[in-house]
Amino acid sequence: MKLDTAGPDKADPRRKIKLGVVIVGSESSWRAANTESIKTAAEQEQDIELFMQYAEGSQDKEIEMIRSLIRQKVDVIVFTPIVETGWDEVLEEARKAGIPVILTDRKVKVEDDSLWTTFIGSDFIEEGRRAARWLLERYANRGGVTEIVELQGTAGSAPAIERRQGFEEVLANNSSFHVAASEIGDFTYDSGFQLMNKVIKDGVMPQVVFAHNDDMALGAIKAMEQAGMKPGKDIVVMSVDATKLAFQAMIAGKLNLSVECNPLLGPQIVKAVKDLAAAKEIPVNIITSEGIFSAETAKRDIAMRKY
Ligand code: GYE
Repeated sequence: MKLDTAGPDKADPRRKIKLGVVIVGSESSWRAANTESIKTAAEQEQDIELFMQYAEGSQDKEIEMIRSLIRQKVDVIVFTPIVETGWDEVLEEARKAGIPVILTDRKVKVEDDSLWTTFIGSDFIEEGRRAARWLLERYANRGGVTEIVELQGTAGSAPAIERRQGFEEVLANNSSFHVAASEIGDFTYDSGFQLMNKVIKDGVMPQVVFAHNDDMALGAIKAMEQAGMKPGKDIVVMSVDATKLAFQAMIAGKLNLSVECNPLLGPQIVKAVKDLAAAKEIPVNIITSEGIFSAETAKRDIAMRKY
């Protein structure tokens, strides 16, 4: 989609691009790094005027904020949908107002995919697969059945749905791995702590815990330690994001693996916004390339971590 550049105001070359950004919440250290990256990248640009809004983890607030950005007649809207569904109406309103929408970090499921212009973020299915492949490589021959506890992120969110999908897809045909419990949290440290306490109370004794992000894994580690377990040693702990906090936990021997999910999307977002404003075609998907980090190399790799 191209920006509507008609009208005397919009034709003025000195006119700044009005950029509306809706930040989904502040649930994790990943989110803090992501918010900072977007803010810094946009504020550095002379020709961008930034309208940043904070939805505090509420879809209703996100919708309200998108509507307010439409009323303020911004040129481009960038937002992270907390969950996948429920966006058709408000995206239709943005389209009617001629405002292109860039999705970042999380995806939507809508009837009509032309309601959004581009998606900038990670391949969550692949992240789930990477965690499972690492597990398969190391534990396929340990004998017996490996019991796994999965701690999921926010219900209905793209990263929770897709990380689970990728993880289960790789383990599907291997009867020596069994998901004993899959609990739903919200990507916060507290939910990781509470869910793991519940699992322990329920009497489930896993060999592996797969948390959908680092914060949940760190909360789960705390719960395991309080119950006298040795996470990272008696129990393999894996998560996603690869934040500095995860590296510290890997160096301390409490976390075994973190699959990278890069939050530093600000520069790519700003580039896409400027390209749109210059009426250039932009790709439908801009996917960040990522790796995995394990406890064995954490000490060496922490020096390179920026978040
Ligand atoms: O992994 C988690 C955050 O949507 C990719 O949300 C993001 C996820 C990230 O709260 O830490």
